[in-house]
Amino acid sequence: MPGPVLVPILGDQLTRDLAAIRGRTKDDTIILMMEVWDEATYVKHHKQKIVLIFSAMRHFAEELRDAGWTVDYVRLDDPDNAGSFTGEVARAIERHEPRLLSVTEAGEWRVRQDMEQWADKFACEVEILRDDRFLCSQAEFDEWAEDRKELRMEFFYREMRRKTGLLMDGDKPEGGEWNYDSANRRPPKEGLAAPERPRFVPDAITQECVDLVEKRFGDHFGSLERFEWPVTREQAEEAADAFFAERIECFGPYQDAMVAGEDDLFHSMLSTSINLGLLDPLDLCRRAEQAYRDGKAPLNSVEGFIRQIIGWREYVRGFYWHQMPHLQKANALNAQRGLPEFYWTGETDMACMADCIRSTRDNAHAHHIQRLMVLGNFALLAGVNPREVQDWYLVVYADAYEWVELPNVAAMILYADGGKLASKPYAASGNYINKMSNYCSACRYSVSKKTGEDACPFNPLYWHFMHRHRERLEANPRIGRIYATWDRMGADRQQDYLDSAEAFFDSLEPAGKHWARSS
Ligand code: FAD
Ligand code: DLZ
Ligand code: SF4
Repeated sequence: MPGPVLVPILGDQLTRDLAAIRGRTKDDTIILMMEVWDEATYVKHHKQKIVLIFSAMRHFAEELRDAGWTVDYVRLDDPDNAGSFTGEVARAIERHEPRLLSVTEAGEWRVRQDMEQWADKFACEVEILRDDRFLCSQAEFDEWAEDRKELRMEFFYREMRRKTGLLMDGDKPEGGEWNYDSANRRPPKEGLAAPERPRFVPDAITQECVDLVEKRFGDHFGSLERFEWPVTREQAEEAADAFFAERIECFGPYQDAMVAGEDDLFHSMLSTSINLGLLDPLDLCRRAEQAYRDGKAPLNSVEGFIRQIIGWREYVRGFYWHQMPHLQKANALNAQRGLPEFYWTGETDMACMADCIRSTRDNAHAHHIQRLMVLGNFALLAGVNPREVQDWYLVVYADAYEWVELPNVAAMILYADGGKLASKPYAASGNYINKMSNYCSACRYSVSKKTGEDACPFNPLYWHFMHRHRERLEANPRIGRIYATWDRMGADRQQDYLDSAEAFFDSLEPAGKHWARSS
């Protein structure tokens, strides 16, 4: 009698539509799910992220069992837990003696490397299937990228629009333009606030995970006081319904706006559910398009939302696999400063940084422009070492997996890839933050002061950055013209900027303990 098919499902593969589940028969398949120490600690994830993944995994196991599947679920507190995916798959093979191990490819390089050893390690046949939750296969991305000196999301995105037919009018983009971002940069008006979004009270399963995480991962970063993430498909659908009903209209115009204490504004807050597999990205894009076609949302909002998903999300994933493993070590700007302690504590007088770090600690989330133009911009200008910045972003966000975090951090915010992904560094002075937020009015620094103790630190840091990277950036047509302004300042003014930046650097405390990795 041949054994069953063993199907390991990883924590971010929580859909019955997964390649390794589709087409399998229930009486011949054992689904294996594993809570393992190695995954929970390869970096010391935010407590909410571990609760989210364990709770979503446990709920998904119930969903599968209710649908008639056999699930072998290994809990973290199982005394025989082997602690790693490979160790647990080995134990499951002993238990079930499968004829075939069928798995969907892992999202992260680290895990995929292990998976590729399984065929040699285990006696049964092993198949690794493509994760077709992504629209663009790696072969397709590599072919698109081949022979291009620079990879630009905008051109990739147009291909994805053509491929999916989303917002197409025949072979032309809907409305005549591919991109409506120029309508999506509205600064926040006084009192800007979004409608309340659904918040999900922990049920007994989630509460058990909260207790487990407090007990076993108590020294990890982040607060568990308010855990409100969707952990089931139904909850994720409810969150999506609320976004399409109440927030998509303003999503576009206020996409780049930041308001102190308004942590998510009109953003969808769907990334955790999409990345876990609770929501299908293409389905969300179709719903967004329908909202436009029904006259319920403007084209600039809908196009902006769709671009984030079939553009940026697919693009960074293709870029990750195209550039790994060297992307992990890239440091084109030779940034060597340690990550300042305040990234972990939030204790800084910079009101913008403090608010973004507070939201990160309390919600395991900060929205895109906070991650890019406040937290990321500071790390870029201050020249923080990419490995430490990468670890921080991987630890602190509930939606963080290396395939999406690393390209955004190394290539988008730090320019560590030397410009393969972005045409210029996203460097900005305090002016940008002042224009797009209400942070500066409550800050102890003055955004209008350019140098000296009370000056907004982003101002001298900006010029210090431009000055120290002149050789590389001056020839860049998108940023090089700024050096004419620098040269017009004259030597004394330039020295003031550089001295102010240096004085600020001297005041920075590097992180005292290693928050990101176990020592
Ligand atoms: P919305 O603003 O509502 O956007 C809709 C969806 O578009 C998101 O849910 C997400 O799936 C997708 N999206 C938007 N921007 C990006 C992007 N740049 N890359 C990939 N997908 C995108 N996103 C993650 O999912 N995981 C990460 O680890 C992550 N790290 C980031 C690090 C940095 C430095 C930056 C600048 C961005 C990062 N992002 C990451 C992208 C983005 O900030 C988050 O996807 C977004 O904030 C999630 O909130 P939301 O669902 O409300 O997004
Ligand atoms: C992030 C994470 C954590 C914290 N724990 C687990 C786990 O115990 N079991 C599991 O299957 N997945 C976990 N994950 C998600 C994995 O890290 C993720 O599926 C892989 O990194 C993708 O390559
Ligand atoms: Fe941030 Fe500078 Fe504004 Fe303070 S003044 S909130 S540091 S941009």
